[in-house]
Amino acid sequence: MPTGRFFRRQAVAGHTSAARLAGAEGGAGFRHDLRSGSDTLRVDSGNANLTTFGGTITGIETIDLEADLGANTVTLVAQDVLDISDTDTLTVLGDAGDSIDAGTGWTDGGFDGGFDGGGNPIYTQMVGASLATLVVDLDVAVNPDMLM
Ligand SMILES: [Ca+2]
Ligand SMILES: [Ca+2]
Repeated sequence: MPTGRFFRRQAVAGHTSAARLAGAEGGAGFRHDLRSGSDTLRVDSGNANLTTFGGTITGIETIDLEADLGANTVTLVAQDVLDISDTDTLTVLGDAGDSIDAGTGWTDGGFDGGFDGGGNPIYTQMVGASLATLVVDLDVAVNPDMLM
């Protein structure tokens, strides 16, 4: 069960719609598939723990901790990146005070220049035969095991 409130944003024919993924809907058996395209899961309050989320979320390429000005933490492991992202790549946006706990086993994948002025670290990890890629906003604090 997530401790925060989840929102989704999906661009449809040039406009953005938002719908709430309430905690009560996130229990066992809950399934949410945003299908193709680049979609964002926005955390509007509290923290998001994907390791204890009882349902299934797929089709998410970005988790946004930036929308809430308060401090937010996202907790996940490499398997979660493979599970929720159609591209096996997940970008975490955030600002000062936000943090990520992504567990252990990550390898330095260099830097990404695509947002927030560039210099955002990339982490990779093999899970079986699949490569999980995590791109973390430079503003977001990472857990000690991720410091390269
Ligand atoms: Ca925040
Ligand atoms: Ca940022």
